[in-house]
Amino acid sequence: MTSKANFISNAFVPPASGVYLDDIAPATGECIAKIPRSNAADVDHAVAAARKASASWARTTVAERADLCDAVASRIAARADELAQLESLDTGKPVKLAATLDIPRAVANFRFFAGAARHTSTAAHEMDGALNYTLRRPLGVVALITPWNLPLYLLSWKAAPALVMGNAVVAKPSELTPLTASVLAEIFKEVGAPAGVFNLVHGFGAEAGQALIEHRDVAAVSFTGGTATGARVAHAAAPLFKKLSLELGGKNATLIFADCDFDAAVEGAARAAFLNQGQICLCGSRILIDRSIYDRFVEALVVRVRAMRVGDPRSPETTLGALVSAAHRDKVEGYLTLAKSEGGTILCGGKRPSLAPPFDRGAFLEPTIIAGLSTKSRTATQEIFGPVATVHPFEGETEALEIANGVRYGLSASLWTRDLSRAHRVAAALETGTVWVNTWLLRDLRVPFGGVKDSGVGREGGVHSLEFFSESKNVCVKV
Ligand code: TXE
Repeated sequence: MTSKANFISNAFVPPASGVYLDDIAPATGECIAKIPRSNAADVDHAVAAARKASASWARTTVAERADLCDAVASRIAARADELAQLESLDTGKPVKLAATLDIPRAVANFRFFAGAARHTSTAAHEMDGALNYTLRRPLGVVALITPWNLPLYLLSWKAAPALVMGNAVVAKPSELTPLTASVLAEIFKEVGAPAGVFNLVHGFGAEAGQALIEHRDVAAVSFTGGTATGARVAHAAAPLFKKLSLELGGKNATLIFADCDFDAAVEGAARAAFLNQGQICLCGSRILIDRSIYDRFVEALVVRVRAMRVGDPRSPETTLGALVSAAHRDKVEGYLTLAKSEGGTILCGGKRPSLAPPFDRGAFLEPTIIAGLSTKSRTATQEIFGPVATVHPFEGETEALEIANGVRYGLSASLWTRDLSRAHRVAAALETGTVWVNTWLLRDLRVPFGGVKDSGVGREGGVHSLEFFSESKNVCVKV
């Protein structure tokens, strides 16, 4: 059994407490590693290392920092197979998904932000007799808190822009999925990153994470995770005037209009609901369907979803692997019980698949579609974050929008129609940070990404990330 370490000042160090947590593979229930249960002392150590490194790192050129990010990208690409295996082992997701989505995105994130920083510019504002120009300055030490659903994908999404803008990083990955973050630390060492520029502290959110966000020397917190945790992070960080970016949960609608490309919409709705076992904040867990095609659409959707294979994450035939943990599956199954008590009918799935050992001990759940629920029911309005989608009929655009916008969340939506005017009209009226038309999860890394309402505060992506991880300073020169 391997024991992981924290990574501070380019050294792998044990936790101050000497205590370790079990890292469980959710597909088999086996303990695959021990990870540090870090506390405030470890966080202090990491933040001090980052603070020490940040002054000289801030004085490096953009080109040097971008070169470092490119070197990291190349090493992630070189270790892609190993990383995909580890990501799958830790999360339960299919290796194929990790190899085609998670790891390539981590490479792309480092490359993209290296390029973005190289090509960015700042503004100048000319006055009569004076010139203003804007400088972008690093913040110092930034905290990156990341979840378990897309571990390396989201850590790289934050680390790359933070570093390229001249900040030193202390990252706290999810305690459920720590392995690829540790490999990333090795990679920073391999490529010769200056000591203390990238630091990693493992452990529980309420201990290591909380100590990190409360630390006086942390200037900004970029957090992706659940909405309730996001509120706690904001509560701790706001009175200390830290910059905050919160990417939280979603209860995203997929709107199917009668004039859609039917087959593409069925495929798109199924993918949006169940990719990564439904554990993506952007997943379309509420499928709203024009009443005139409701029966036909639901029937085709159920056929499509029944064809999805649940099981061994290493098999290329597998569509859905395990959920992230047995405890999370319990939570998701709790919603199935709730759905029945709220009058829902399970059209497919709803149970654990019977799998051969060792997967009989894994946290698997069949992809589930539930009909007959009120659009205001708890099942249809709360984030489940698992392979569960609800279907609802609507009549006309107004009702579709009322249902889509009738939740506390506002992260994303996808709408399926061949009517261009309708697409623009509905996209403009949806209360979300992202709208996809006739597609889902098609990502350009330059675009603003984030949510409205309970789905978060702030935008990341492209120049938005570069701005978040820096402070603009205006210089006014009297000419
Ligand atoms: O995530 P948490 P959990 C949603 C999803 C899920 C629910 C809870 O609905 O069921 O959140 O999941 C760290 N101070 N999403 O509890 O707690 C934690 O260690 C500082 C949506 O597993 O939000 C981890 O590194 N940090 C989501 C990170 O926060 C703290 C992805 C996220 O964990 C902390 C995951 C604290 N007090 C879950 N408490 C998305 N938006 O994609 C925890 N953490």
